[in-house]
Amino acid sequence: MRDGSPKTIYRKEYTAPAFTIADVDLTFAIHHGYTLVSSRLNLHRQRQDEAPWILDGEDLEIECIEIDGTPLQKHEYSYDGSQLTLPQIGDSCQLFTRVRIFPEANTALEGLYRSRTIYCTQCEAEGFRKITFFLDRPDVLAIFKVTVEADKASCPILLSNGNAVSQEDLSEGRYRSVWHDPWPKPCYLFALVAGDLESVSDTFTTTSGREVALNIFVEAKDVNYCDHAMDSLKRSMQWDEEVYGLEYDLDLFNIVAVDDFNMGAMENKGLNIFNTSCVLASPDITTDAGYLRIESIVAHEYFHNFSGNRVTCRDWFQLSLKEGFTVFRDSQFSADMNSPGVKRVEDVSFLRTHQFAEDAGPMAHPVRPDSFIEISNFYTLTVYEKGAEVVRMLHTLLGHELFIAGAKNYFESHDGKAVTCDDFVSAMEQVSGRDLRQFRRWYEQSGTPDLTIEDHYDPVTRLATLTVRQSNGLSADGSKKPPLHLPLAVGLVVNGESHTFEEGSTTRLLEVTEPSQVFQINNVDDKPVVSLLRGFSAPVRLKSADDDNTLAMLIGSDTDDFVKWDAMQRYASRVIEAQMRGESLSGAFVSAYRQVMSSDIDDAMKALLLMLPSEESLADRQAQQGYVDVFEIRAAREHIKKTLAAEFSEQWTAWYSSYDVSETYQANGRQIGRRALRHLALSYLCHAQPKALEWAGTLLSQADNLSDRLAALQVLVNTGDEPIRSAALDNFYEQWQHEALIVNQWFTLQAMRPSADTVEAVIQLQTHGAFDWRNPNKIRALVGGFASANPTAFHRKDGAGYALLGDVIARVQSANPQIAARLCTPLTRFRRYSQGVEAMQSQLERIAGLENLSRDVFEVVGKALEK
Ligand code: B3K
Ligand code: ZN
Repeated sequence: MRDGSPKTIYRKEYTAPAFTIADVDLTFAIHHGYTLVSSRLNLHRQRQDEAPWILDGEDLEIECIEIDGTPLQKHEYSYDGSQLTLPQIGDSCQLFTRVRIFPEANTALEGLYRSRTIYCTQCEAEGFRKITFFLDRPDVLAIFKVTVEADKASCPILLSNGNAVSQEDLSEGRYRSVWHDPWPKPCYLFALVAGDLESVSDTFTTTSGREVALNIFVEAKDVNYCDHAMDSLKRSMQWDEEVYGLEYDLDLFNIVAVDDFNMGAMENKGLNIFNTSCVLASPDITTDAGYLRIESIVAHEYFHNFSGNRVTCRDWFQLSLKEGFTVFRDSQFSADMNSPGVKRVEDVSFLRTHQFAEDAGPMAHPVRPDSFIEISNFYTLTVYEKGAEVVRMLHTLLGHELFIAGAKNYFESHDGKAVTCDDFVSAMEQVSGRDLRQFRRWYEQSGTPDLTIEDHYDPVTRLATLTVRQSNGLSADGSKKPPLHLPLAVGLVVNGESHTFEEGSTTRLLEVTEPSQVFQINNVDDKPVVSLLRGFSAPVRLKSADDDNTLAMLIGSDTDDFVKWDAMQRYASRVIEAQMRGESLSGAFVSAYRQVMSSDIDDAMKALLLMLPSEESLADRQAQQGYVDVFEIRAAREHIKKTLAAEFSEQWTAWYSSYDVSETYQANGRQIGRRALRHLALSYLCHAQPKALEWAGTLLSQADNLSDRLAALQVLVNTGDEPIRSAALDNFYEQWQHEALIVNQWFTLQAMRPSADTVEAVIQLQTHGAFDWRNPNKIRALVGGFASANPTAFHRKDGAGYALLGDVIARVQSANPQIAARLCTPLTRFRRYSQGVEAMQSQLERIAGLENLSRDVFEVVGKALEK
């Protein structure tokens, strides 16, 4: 273990900083192989206790330390490689330090590092301490002035936060650029970029007439791939003005794309840094889903300018304050830009498959965690996606107008401050006059609530009754977790028609607050089919009597996109589970499926409805009943797929032929929907139509966009025999090897081929010339794709899949702890499987015993083994 015995940090132990740093003056002298960082800080004591003057700083090579202009001798301070303790000084002082750091050798991609030819930074959450001495915590806000000096030929572009103040040439071909950010910010929002970059520029005029210069900086080869991100940025700026009344606050907004990045993007003030995979777009390098993802990530980072930057977090336990709220904001934005129904179904599907599994596994934690060892491990689906659902519930409970008023109240009252999730809820309480004390439990309790609903109809009184029970599992002390306050949106379908409630609408919002509660609905003409949890109004597991008739009725007649889709997923899951028990496919399901096929809903939604539940979501259902058997799931799902392929082969063929989008590629809703349906048809046809492989070959060679090409290539790889598969893969690589982002997709496609020998293929691909152990995108594409999206190969019965993952984690963990810790996830869920438990456990034990184990991996593996 590298860090000694790692310490657990507790939320309840929060104390305000003993002193503040009002302003910072940094100078970076970038040289080949090392960078000198000089820093001048004005420190002021703000608590009159004897707290020592301690600053964070990790693995810094100290060149000099001065206090108020006087150099300190070595014996006057102490530095243990993570904290610098200064001698007792008066109530304030100016501290000057100069340290030497080594960006070229930084493989953790945290702090200042080099990605290909570009120097860049990633400071959230605690990376700034790898750059210079500071109070590296989000509640210390300072004004930053930054000077960057570098060789002009190799680094003609030098950027930092805020506005450019001056630039000048220096001797020996060097160059200097000075930046000033007028907004106080915590150091996790600091950024610096230096490199040979080209830019695409535009402007945005804010509602009050401020002209903002917008630039996207990329390597020269990528300048043609910036238009979509630029459009998305302008739409985000406009939307935040229109919906939240928030107007951008600097004259400049820069985005930089780098290839080596641990996550998607980072919202540094005025200088967002993006993973190339989340910003570059063109029909050749980006899928339909990729276009939508880029739009939402650009928006997400932009929206952080207010939800995160202007109002930030008091401590890292409050992470969801900025992340949950910002995910909610970007999902509202994407819904407004595209189809709200499709967006909602996709978000819910993702949450239920992945966040629910996290909540049921060893890393389960509340939206606002109580403790952590390494905060990087808490950038989780719970903090982000469940956090966004919690904000969405506030929006549902308060209604749009009051919610926006609450958000305005929050931004105004806390501008320039570091606050808590409680402050957010209080801002909502203040404008609405509502008591949200019980609602706050959503931030405190981990786990997914179960909501069991029974309905009853009395034809004499024409009364429909819903009995709602919630159960939230047990606390650590064995007591029942208390009930949550949640919005339950319901509708009734009566004789195939939507029922109109007395208040005039077709959806009624019930507020559930008790462990058991009865709701009555008057004046219902006939026995209704109840449409529950419309819009997925709360992140719960819904348990209701989902008999086939009810589900068929909801699929055919309900007006709510989520409920319709959910009913179809439940029905299909039941059918697949029946297949596992040896029962044959029910005719009623085939009729329901046929009805969807011939209905007039839009193509994108139709494709979602007709897609069978994923193996992962079937596994989640199985885990609720007992143990997961990935082989049984796959066999049953494939069988049903084949049956539906044969049953509807004419319809699939008709769609495949007629949904050929002949006009020029555009990532608009209509084309995306058509392609989704066409690709779905092709994936069914390979089970029923002898010509499907030939069609896939034609599609691959004639397509004008990556979505079509990948859909075709996947069919050839997954269903073609060896010569077909290899030829298709080799040709594809030959054609696209110059595009790193496409090569990532090429790796993933091979990693996801559902076949036992994929294990050997993945091992082999690790030695491919295009694979790069330093590049997180490559590791995620190949190893992440294999371990988290190819269940039957990963769980191969001889344990070779687990060993592969164990080897990769052992190899990566000390170089890049964040990436390694994420890769551990599939192994940490070992307890839910019917087979392979010991083999997975022994890989975890092996990892736990590694030398130099990082805190990140130590925490994840330790939690998995202890439960
Ligand atoms: N705030 C960053 C995530 C930082 C992750 C640090 N390990 C991106 C985002 O959520 O917008
Ligand atoms: Zn974020």
